[in-house]
Amino acid sequence: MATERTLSIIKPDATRRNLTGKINAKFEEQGLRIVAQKRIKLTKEQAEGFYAVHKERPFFNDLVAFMITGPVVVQVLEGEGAVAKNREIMGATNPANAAPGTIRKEFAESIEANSVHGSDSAENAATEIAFFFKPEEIVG
Ligand code: RTP
Ligand code: MG
Repeated sequence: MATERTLSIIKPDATRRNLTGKINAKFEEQGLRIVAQKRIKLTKEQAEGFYAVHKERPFFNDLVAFMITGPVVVQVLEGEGAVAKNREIMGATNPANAAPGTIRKEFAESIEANSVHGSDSAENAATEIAFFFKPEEIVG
């Protein structure tokens, strides 16, 4: 499998509970390298733009409102098959369905406040990484 990059977001429910380090440890222990990272407060416009693919979904407005309730940590993770590997480390969207040891099983509060975002394809990863980072901000 090739070395890939994926976009990760540590969501406001997790930054509020000071879980950034515990979540980053899971990425690092399982072979992903954090090659870019910044803590930011999303604007409503940024959150709407980032989640534009979901704008027809019933949860869109609530999701945007949640994502601006506090700081997020946006990060680029690098490693073998990073997109799929990060989805495994995160666990299922709904923490009730997430496997033991995953971030969402251990930390998520609900299907919405589920602690992390991860790109779902290599193509979307490239778009999402470019949404937050300039090439020179990513150091592999
Ligand atoms: P993500 O994009 O955040 O990595 O998560 P995902 O692929 O597992 O979930 P997705 O279907 O893309 O949904 C994006 C985010 O929307 C919130 N959500 N709320 N209330 C609901 O039924 C519902 N469904 C999804 C979650 O925060 C989810 O991560
Ligand atoms: Mg998704």
